[in-house]
Amino acid sequence: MRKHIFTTDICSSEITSRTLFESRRRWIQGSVASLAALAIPEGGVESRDVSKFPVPIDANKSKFSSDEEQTSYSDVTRYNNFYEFGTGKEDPFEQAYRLKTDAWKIQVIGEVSRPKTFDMDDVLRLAPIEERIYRLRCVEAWSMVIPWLGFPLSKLLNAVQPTGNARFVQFVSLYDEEQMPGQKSPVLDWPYTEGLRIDEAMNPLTLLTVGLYGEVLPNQNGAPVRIVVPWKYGFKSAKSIVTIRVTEKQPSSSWNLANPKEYGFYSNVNPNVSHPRWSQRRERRIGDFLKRDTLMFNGYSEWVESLYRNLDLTKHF
Ligand SMILES: Nc1nc2c(c(=O)[nH]1)N[C@H]1C(S)=C(S)[C@@H](COP(=O)(O)O)O[C@H]1N2
Ligand SMILES: [Mo]
Repeated sequence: MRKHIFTTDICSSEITSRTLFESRRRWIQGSVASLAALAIPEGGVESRDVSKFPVPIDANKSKFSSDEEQTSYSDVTRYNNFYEFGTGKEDPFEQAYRLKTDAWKIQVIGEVSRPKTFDMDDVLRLAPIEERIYRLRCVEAWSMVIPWLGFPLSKLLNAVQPTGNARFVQFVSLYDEEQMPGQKSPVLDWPYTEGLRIDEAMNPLTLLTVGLYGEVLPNQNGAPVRIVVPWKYGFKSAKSIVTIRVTEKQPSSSWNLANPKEYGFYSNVNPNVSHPRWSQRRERRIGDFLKRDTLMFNGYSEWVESLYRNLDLTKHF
Protein backbone atom coordinates (compact mmCIF):
# COMPACT_ATOMS: atom_id res chain seq x y z
CA MET A 1 0.00 0.00 0.00
CA ARG A 2 1.31 3.39 -0.84
CA LYS A 3 -0.81 5.90 0.95
CA HIS A 4 0.80 8.96 2.35
CA ILE A 5 -0.44 11.69 4.58
CA PHE A 6 0.40 15.21 3.54
CA THR A 7 -0.90 17.85 5.80
CA THR A 8 1.68 20.56 6.12
CA ASP A 9 4.57 18.10 5.89
CA ILE A 10 8.10 18.03 6.94
CA CYS A 11 9.52 21.03 5.35
CA SER A 12 6.91 23.75 5.52
CA SER A 13 4.81 25.92 7.80
CA GLU A 14 7.61 26.70 10.15
CA ILE A 15 5.97 29.75 11.61
CA THR A 16 3.08 28.15 13.44
CA SER A 17 4.94 25.06 14.50
CA ARG A 18 7.87 27.17 15.59
CA THR A 19 5.80 29.44 17.81
CA LEU A 20 4.11 26.45 19.37
CA PHE A 21 7.47 24.84 19.83
CA GLU A 22 8.94 27.89 21.56
CA SER A 23 6.11 28.15 24.03
CA ARG A 24 6.15 24.44 24.81
CA ARG A 25 9.89 24.58 25.18
CA ARG A 26 9.68 27.27 27.83
CA TRP A 27 7.31 25.01 29.66
CA ILE A 28 9.57 21.98 29.34
CA GLN A 29 12.58 23.97 30.46
CA GLY A 30 10.71 24.85 33.61
CA SER A 31 9.70 21.26 34.26
CA VAL A 32 13.15 19.82 33.75
CA ALA A 33 14.87 22.44 35.86
CA SER A 34 15.53 19.76 38.44
CA LEU A 35 17.64 17.90 35.90
CA ALA A 36 19.93 20.90 35.51
CA ALA A 37 22.43 19.27 37.84
CA LEU A 38 23.25 16.80 35.08
CA ALA A 39 25.40 19.51 33.48
CA ILE A 40 24.28 19.03 29.92
CA PRO A 41 25.25 21.83 27.51
CA GLU A 42 23.02 24.90 27.35
CA GLY A 43 20.35 23.46 29.61
CA GLY A 44 19.25 20.84 27.07
CA VAL A 45 18.61 17.21 27.84
CA GLU A 46 19.88 14.57 25.49
CA SER A 47 16.57 12.77 25.37
CA ARG A 48 14.20 11.72 28.12
CA ASP A 49 16.42 8.69 28.70
CA VAL A 50 18.59 10.05 31.48
CA SER A 51 20.28 6.67 31.94
CA LYS A 52 22.50 7.50 28.97
CA PHE A 53 25.09 10.12 29.67
CA PRO A 54 26.81 11.93 26.85
CA VAL A 55 30.05 10.25 25.85
CA PRO A 56 32.70 12.64 24.58
CA ILE A 57 34.06 12.13 21.07
CA ASP A 58 37.14 14.04 20.03
CA ALA A 59 37.36 15.96 16.80
CA ASN A 60 39.27 18.66 15.01
CA LYS A 61 37.86 21.46 12.91
CA SER A 62 38.05 20.82 9.21
CA LYS A 63 38.51 23.21 6.32
CA PHE A 64 34.79 22.86 5.63
CA SER A 65 33.82 24.15 9.06
CA SER A 66 31.69 27.24 9.39
CA ASP A 67 32.51 30.19 11.63
CA GLU A 68 28.83 31.01 11.98
CA GLU A 69 27.22 30.94 15.38
CA GLN A 70 26.16 27.42 16.33
CA THR A 71 22.53 26.55 16.93
CA SER A 72 21.98 25.83 20.63
CA TYR A 73 22.30 22.23 21.77
CA SER A 74 18.79 22.43 23.04
CA ASP A 75 17.33 23.41 19.62
CA VAL A 76 19.49 20.84 17.81
CA THR A 77 18.14 18.06 20.01
CA ARG A 78 14.50 19.13 20.50
CA TYR A 79 13.44 20.35 17.08
CA ASN A 80 13.83 17.33 14.83
CA ASN A 81 12.39 15.31 11.98
CA PHE A 82 12.46 11.57 12.61
CA TYR A 83 9.12 10.18 11.49
CA GLU A 84 9.86 6.78 13.03
CA PHE A 85 9.05 8.54 16.31
CA GLY A 86 6.16 10.67 15.11
CA THR A 87 5.63 13.57 12.74
CA GLY A 88 5.74 16.40 15.31
CA LYS A 89 8.98 18.32 15.67
CA GLU A 90 9.26 17.43 19.35
CA ASP A 91 8.14 13.81 19.01
CA PRO A 92 11.68 12.53 18.44
CA PHE A 93 12.91 14.33 21.58
CA GLU A 94 10.12 12.69 23.56
CA GLN A 95 10.02 9.24 21.95
CA ALA A 96 13.51 8.39 20.71
CA TYR A 97 14.57 6.98 24.08
CA ARG A 98 12.88 3.80 22.79
CA LEU A 99 15.68 3.20 20.31
CA LYS A 100 18.26 0.63 21.45
CA THR A 101 21.61 1.53 20.00
CA ASP A 102 23.89 -1.04 21.72
CA ALA A 103 25.46 -3.72 19.56
CA TRP A 104 24.50 -1.73 16.46
CA LYS A 105 25.72 -3.03 13.12
CA ILE A 106 25.80 -1.61 9.61
CA GLN A 107 26.03 -4.03 6.72
CA VAL A 108 27.55 -2.81 3.49
CA ILE A 109 26.40 -4.90 0.55
CA GLY A 110 25.71 -4.86 -3.18
CA GLU A 111 28.20 -3.84 -5.85
CA VAL A 112 31.28 -4.20 -3.63
CA SER A 113 34.15 -6.68 -3.77
CA ARG A 114 34.42 -6.99 0.00
CA PRO A 115 30.97 -6.79 1.64
CA LYS A 116 31.30 -6.29 5.37
CA THR A 117 29.28 -5.83 8.52
CA PHE A 118 30.69 -3.04 10.69
CA ASP A 119 30.05 -2.65 14.39
CA MET A 120 30.45 0.82 15.90
CA ASP A 121 34.05 0.14 16.92
CA ASP A 122 34.84 -0.78 13.32
CA VAL A 123 33.15 2.43 12.19
CA LEU A 124 35.19 4.59 14.57
CA ARG A 125 38.39 2.81 13.55
CA LEU A 126 37.87 4.02 9.97
CA ALA A 127 39.00 7.52 10.93
CA PRO A 128 41.57 8.62 13.50
CA ILE A 129 40.62 11.51 15.75
CA GLU A 130 42.52 14.07 13.64
CA GLU A 131 40.20 13.23 10.75
CA ARG A 132 36.90 13.51 12.58
CA ILE A 133 35.48 16.82 11.67
CA TYR A 134 32.97 19.58 12.23
CA ARG A 135 30.54 20.65 9.55
CA LEU A 136 27.59 22.89 9.01
CA ARG A 137 24.19 21.91 7.78
CA CYS A 138 20.91 23.36 6.60
CA VAL A 139 17.47 21.87 6.85
CA GLU A 140 14.84 23.02 4.34
CA ALA A 141 12.70 25.98 5.30
CA TRP A 142 14.63 26.31 8.53
CA SER A 143 18.33 25.90 9.05
CA MET A 144 20.77 25.17 11.82
CA VAL A 145 24.52 25.26 12.29
CA ILE A 146 25.48 22.01 13.96
CA PRO A 147 28.92 20.90 15.11
CA TRP A 148 28.58 17.39 13.72
CA LEU A 149 31.23 14.79 14.45
CA GLY A 150 31.92 12.55 11.54
CA PHE A 151 34.21 11.77 8.68
CA PRO A 152 33.88 11.23 4.96
CA LEU A 153 31.70 8.27 4.02
CA SER A 154 34.32 7.53 1.36
CA LYS A 155 36.46 5.95 4.08
CA LEU A 156 33.85 3.27 4.59
CA LEU A 157 33.13 2.84 0.87
CA ASN A 158 36.81 2.48 0.04
CA ALA A 159 37.10 -0.23 2.68
CA VAL A 160 34.56 -2.42 0.85
CA GLN A 161 35.89 -1.71 -2.67
CA PRO A 162 33.00 -0.72 -4.95
CA THR A 163 32.95 -2.72 -8.21
CA GLY A 164 32.93 -1.27 -11.72
CA ASN A 165 29.10 -1.40 -11.69
CA ALA A 166 28.80 0.81 -8.61
CA ARG A 167 26.81 3.91 -9.65
CA PHE A 168 24.60 4.67 -6.64
CA VAL A 169 24.47 4.17 -2.89
CA GLN A 170 21.31 3.50 -0.89
CA PHE A 171 21.01 4.10 2.86
CA VAL A 172 18.48 2.08 4.84
CA SER A 173 17.38 3.05 8.36
CA LEU A 174 16.32 0.58 11.05
CA TYR A 175 12.91 -1.05 10.68
CA ASP A 176 11.46 -2.10 14.04
CA GLU A 177 7.92 -1.12 14.95
CA GLU A 178 8.50 -1.97 18.61
CA GLN A 179 11.28 0.58 18.99
CA MET A 180 9.93 2.98 16.39
CA PRO A 181 6.21 3.34 16.96
CA GLY A 182 5.89 5.88 14.14
CA GLN A 183 6.37 2.98 11.70
CA LYS A 184 2.91 1.72 12.60
CA SER A 185 1.60 4.62 10.53
CA PRO A 186 1.95 4.50 6.72
CA VAL A 187 3.11 8.10 6.57
CA LEU A 188 6.23 6.90 4.69
CA ASP A 189 7.37 3.67 3.08
CA TRP A 190 9.30 1.88 5.84
CA PRO A 191 12.14 1.39 6.36
CA TYR A 192 13.27 4.93 5.60
CA THR A 193 15.55 4.87 2.57
CA GLU A 194 17.64 7.50 0.85
CA GLY A 195 20.23 7.49 -1.89
CA LEU A 196 23.07 9.31 -3.58
CA ARG A 197 25.00 8.94 -6.80
CA ILE A 198 28.33 7.22 -6.09
CA ASP A 199 30.35 10.37 -6.85
CA GLU A 200 28.16 12.36 -4.42
CA ALA A 201 28.64 9.65 -1.81
CA MET A 202 32.42 9.74 -2.33
CA ASN A 203 32.59 13.55 -2.04
CA PRO A 204 34.46 14.52 1.15
CA LEU A 205 31.49 16.63 2.30
CA THR A 206 29.28 13.53 2.63
CA LEU A 207 29.73 12.55 6.23
CA LEU A 208 29.29 9.35 8.12
CA THR A 209 28.22 10.99 11.35
CA VAL A 210 28.54 9.60 14.86
CA GLY A 211 28.15 12.62 17.11
CA LEU A 212 27.39 16.28 17.66
CA TYR A 213 28.55 18.88 20.16
CA GLY A 214 31.40 16.56 21.18
CA GLU A 215 29.12 13.71 22.24
CA VAL A 216 27.74 10.54 20.75
CA LEU A 217 24.65 11.29 18.66
CA PRO A 218 21.51 11.72 20.72
CA ASN A 219 18.90 9.18 19.60
CA GLN A 220 16.65 11.85 18.13
CA ASN A 221 19.45 12.97 15.81
CA GLY A 222 19.93 9.49 14.33
CA ALA A 223 22.04 7.45 16.77
CA PRO A 224 24.33 5.71 16.58
CA VAL A 225 25.25 6.50 13.00
CA ARG A 226 23.68 8.60 10.23
CA ILE A 227 24.59 10.35 7.02
CA VAL A 228 24.94 14.13 6.71
CA VAL A 229 24.91 15.63 3.21
CA PRO A 230 25.24 19.35 3.91
CA TRP A 231 24.55 20.65 0.39
CA LYS A 232 21.21 18.84 0.13
CA TYR A 233 17.85 19.27 1.86
CA GLY A 234 17.64 17.59 5.25
CA PHE A 235 15.68 14.50 4.27
CA LYS A 236 18.61 13.17 2.20
CA SER A 237 20.50 12.63 5.47
CA ALA A 238 19.17 9.25 6.65
CA LYS A 239 19.29 8.52 10.36
CA SER A 240 20.05 5.36 12.36
CA ILE A 241 21.23 3.43 9.34
CA VAL A 242 21.66 -0.35 9.32
CA THR A 243 22.37 -1.03 5.64
CA ILE A 244 24.39 0.69 2.95
CA ARG A 245 23.71 -0.86 -0.44
CA VAL A 246 25.88 -0.02 -3.43
CA THR A 247 23.83 -0.39 -6.61
CA GLU A 248 23.96 -0.09 -10.37
CA LYS A 249 20.45 1.39 -10.73
CA GLN A 250 19.15 4.51 -9.00
CA PRO A 251 17.72 3.25 -5.69
CA SER A 252 14.33 4.11 -4.24
CA SER A 253 14.09 6.68 -1.48
CA SER A 254 11.19 7.21 0.93
CA TRP A 255 10.37 10.85 0.16
CA ASN A 256 10.66 10.37 -3.57
CA LEU A 257 8.29 7.38 -3.36
CA ALA A 258 5.92 9.40 -1.22
CA ASN A 259 5.73 12.32 -3.60
CA PRO A 260 8.04 12.32 -6.63
CA LYS A 261 6.77 15.69 -7.89
CA GLU A 262 7.82 17.37 -4.66
CA TYR A 263 10.93 15.45 -3.65
CA GLY A 264 13.39 14.63 -6.39
CA PHE A 265 16.27 12.22 -6.12
CA TYR A 266 18.88 15.00 -6.10
CA SER A 267 17.30 17.54 -3.74
CA ASN A 268 20.27 19.86 -3.81
CA VAL A 269 19.72 23.05 -1.84
CA ASN A 270 18.80 25.41 -4.67
CA PRO A 271 17.17 28.81 -4.11
CA ASN A 272 16.34 29.03 -7.84
CA VAL A 273 14.11 25.96 -7.91
CA SER A 274 10.87 26.21 -5.97
CA HIS A 275 9.19 23.35 -4.25
CA PRO A 276 5.78 23.01 -5.98
CA ARG A 277 4.10 24.48 -2.91
CA TRP A 278 6.59 27.07 -1.71
CA SER A 279 9.61 29.11 -2.71
CA GLN A 280 12.97 27.86 -1.55
CA ARG A 281 14.66 31.27 -1.81
CA ARG A 282 14.79 31.99 1.86
CA GLU A 283 15.22 30.09 5.09
CA ARG A 284 14.80 30.78 8.77
CA ARG A 285 17.88 30.08 10.85
CA ILE A 286 16.60 28.64 14.10
CA GLY A 287 17.01 31.29 16.75
CA ASP A 288 16.66 34.17 14.25
CA PHE A 289 13.54 36.21 13.73
CA LEU A 290 14.10 37.28 10.13
CA LYS A 291 14.64 34.96 7.22
CA ARG A 292 17.87 34.96 5.25
CA ASP A 293 18.66 34.15 1.63
CA THR A 294 19.33 30.50 0.96
CA LEU A 295 22.65 29.91 -0.76
CA MET A 296 23.17 27.68 -3.78
CA PHE A 297 24.25 24.24 -2.54
CA ASN A 298 23.86 25.65 0.97
CA GLY A 299 27.09 27.59 0.45
CA TYR A 300 29.20 24.58 -0.54
CA SER A 301 29.37 25.28 -4.31
CA GLU A 302 33.14 25.35 -4.29
CA TRP A 303 33.25 21.66 -3.40
CA VAL A 304 30.20 20.25 -5.12
CA GLU A 305 29.14 22.23 -8.18
CA SER A 306 31.41 20.19 -10.46
CA LEU A 307 29.28 17.13 -9.66
CA TYR A 308 26.40 18.68 -11.61
CA ARG A 309 28.14 20.21 -14.59
CA ASN A 310 26.13 18.11 -17.07
CA LEU A 311 22.84 18.12 -15.26
CA ASP A 312 19.82 20.38 -15.69
CA LEU A 313 19.06 21.15 -12.06
CA THR A 314 15.55 22.34 -12.90
CA LYS A 315 14.70 18.89 -14.24
CA HIS A 316 16.81 16.98 -11.77
CA PHE A 317 15.63 18.79 -8.66
N1 LIG B 1 15.38 7.52 9.27
C1 LIG B 1 15.05 8.81 9.10
N2 LIG B 1 15.99 9.69 8.72
C2 LIG B 1 15.66 11.00 8.56
C3 LIG B 1 14.33 11.45 8.75
C4 LIG B 1 13.35 10.49 9.14
O1 LIG B 1 12.16 10.79 9.32
N3 LIG B 1 13.75 9.19 9.33
N4 LIG B 1 14.02 12.78 8.53
C5 LIG B 1 14.92 13.53 7.63
C6 LIG B 1 14.60 14.94 7.62
S1 LIG B 1 13.19 15.39 6.78
C7 LIG B 1 15.42 15.88 8.17
S2 LIG B 1 15.09 17.52 7.99
C8 LIG B 1 16.63 15.47 8.96
C9 LIG B 1 16.58 16.10 10.34
O2 LIG B 1 17.76 15.86 11.06
P1 LIG B 1 17.93 16.48 12.54
O3 LIG B 1 16.66 16.20 13.28
O4 LIG B 1 19.12 15.79 13.15
O5 LIG B 1 18.16 17.94 12.38
O6 LIG B 1 16.73 14.04 9.12
C10 LIG B 1 16.39 13.30 7.97
N5 LIG B 1 16.64 11.90 8.20
MO1 LIG C 1 13.31 17.66 6.43
